[in-house]
Amino acid sequence: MSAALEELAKPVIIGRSSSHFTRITRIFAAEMRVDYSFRVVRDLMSPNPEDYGGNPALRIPSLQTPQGVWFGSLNVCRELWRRSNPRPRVVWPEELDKPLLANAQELVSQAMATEVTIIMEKVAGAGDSNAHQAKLRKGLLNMMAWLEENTRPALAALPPQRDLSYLEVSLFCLVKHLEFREVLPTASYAELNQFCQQFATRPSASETPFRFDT
Ligand SMILES: N[C@@H](CCC(=O)N[C@@H](CS)C(=O)NCC(=O)O)C(=O)O
Repeated sequence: MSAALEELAKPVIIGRSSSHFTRITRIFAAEMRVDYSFRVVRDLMSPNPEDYGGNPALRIPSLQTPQGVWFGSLNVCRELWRRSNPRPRVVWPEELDKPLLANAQELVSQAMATEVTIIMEKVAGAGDSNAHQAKLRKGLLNMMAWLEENTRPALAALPPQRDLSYLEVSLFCLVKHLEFREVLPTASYAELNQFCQQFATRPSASETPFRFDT
């Protein structure tokens, strides 16, 4: 295949370097050793689905492939895994069959979504002093306290023979993003910080730091 054709066949991650959901997919791409191009969505207030790879929800990330577009981080990660060779042993959310593990995934995903709402309300000029913001912050603090308490036993309950889990990648992106966007001070979460320090030694994590695209 010519270099130009190879470039065209590469999947394209559509997202932002400052987005935690996008970082999940970039960490997966690195772990799966799948080469990709990156298309930055410059304006997250755009009402045009085409700017988000066609996602009608107007959200990032998406993955554009010659076969079609995948919307959302979990779909994108699964497709990157399908493209990997050899395929690493990944633990997916549906395999988390104990309340501790399933709830950990639910709270990580919800905390990420809550963070998005907090940030977007701020961007939209809603400020941070309304009753909904107060409830969002309370929920986020509750979720982080739960995760601080339960992360160690949850990680210990994951199948030991795994190469990666969606839970660990999303937890890492959540904690680092709270710090990056200064949504919450994270220094007091000793267990979560210890997990992040360990996870950060993976090249996939150190190669994908959060930054604002210019
Ligand atoms: N369910 C989606 C959620 C993605 C999401 O909320 N992405 C944020 C950026 S990190 C976004 O697009 N925000 C734009 C908005 O809230 O309008 C996923 O798992 O990828």
